[in-house]
Amino acid sequence: MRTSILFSLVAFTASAVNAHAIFQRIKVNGVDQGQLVGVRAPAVDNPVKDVTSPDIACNTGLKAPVSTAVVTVPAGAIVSAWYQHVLGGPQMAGDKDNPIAASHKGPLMVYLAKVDNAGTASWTGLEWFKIAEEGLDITTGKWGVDTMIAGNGWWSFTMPSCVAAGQYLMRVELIALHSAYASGGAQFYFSCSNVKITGSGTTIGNDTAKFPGTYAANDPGILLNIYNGTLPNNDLKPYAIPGPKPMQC
Ligand SMILES: *[C@@H]1O[C@H](CO)[C@@H](O)[C@H](O)[C@H]1NC(C)=O
Ligand SMILES: *[C@@H]1O[C@H](CO)[C@@H](O)[C@H](O)[C@H]1NC(C)=O
Ligand SMILES: [Cu+2]
Repeated sequence: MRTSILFSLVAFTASAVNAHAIFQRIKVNGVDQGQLVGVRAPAVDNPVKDVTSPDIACNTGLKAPVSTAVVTVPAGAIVSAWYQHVLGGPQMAGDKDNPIAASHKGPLMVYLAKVDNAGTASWTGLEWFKIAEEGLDITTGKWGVDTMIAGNGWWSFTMPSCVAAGQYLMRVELIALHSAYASGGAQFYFSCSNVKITGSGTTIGNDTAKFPGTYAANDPGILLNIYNGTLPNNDLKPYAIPGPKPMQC
């Protein structure tokens, strides 16, 4: 156990330096909404690591000007979130850490919080409910992050068909678990975005989260060693994705 942790440290620390990522762009049913349109992304790619910080809601050091655009999303639409190593896409041809270093295994998830005006809403004190998540496939050892990398940074989910029409902040989050064996080692990569959901739905998820508040540093999905030796597959044991379960229609 000790040997494998030490080996993991040596093997992954070098490649993990600044091999981070930023959620920065949205597609709706395949239609690209444009760079940073409706997305409040951080200017630099550093993760948040303190789950008790107010920054865990919608990040910090946002790229100015922060978009006040609101992206229209029909309930039932396929929504795609784009992660890249840095803002604006790969800065260097052949950047092997784009969209994110392959070492950064972990889940992706999406939360919504109802607001009056998504373009200008503050994120303080919001009640969030989860609408989508992808953790670990225990038959293949593939993580949500692997799906995102296979999509060249695009990761897609379905906006629930029953979700109530209206304005929301939409928080897309990736947790990198390569250093999660130490408390405070998990890395949180996320941005909030501004969306207007259309349709005839009337349902709001009833299992809500607060940021900060819901995550704890010692959650089983936040403080864990994902390595079986050098294999980052959680020993093909179920992975407990943090936060509430996604809403059901
Ligand atoms: C975990 O590692 C052991 C020792 O290398 C190996 O025998 C076993 O098959 C691995 N389990 C999984 C699920 O990869
Ligand atoms: C509300 O909670 C109940 C009980 O946990 C659950 O069965 C139901 O699917 C939830 N509704 C939504 C919209 O998520
Ligand atoms: Cu990183």
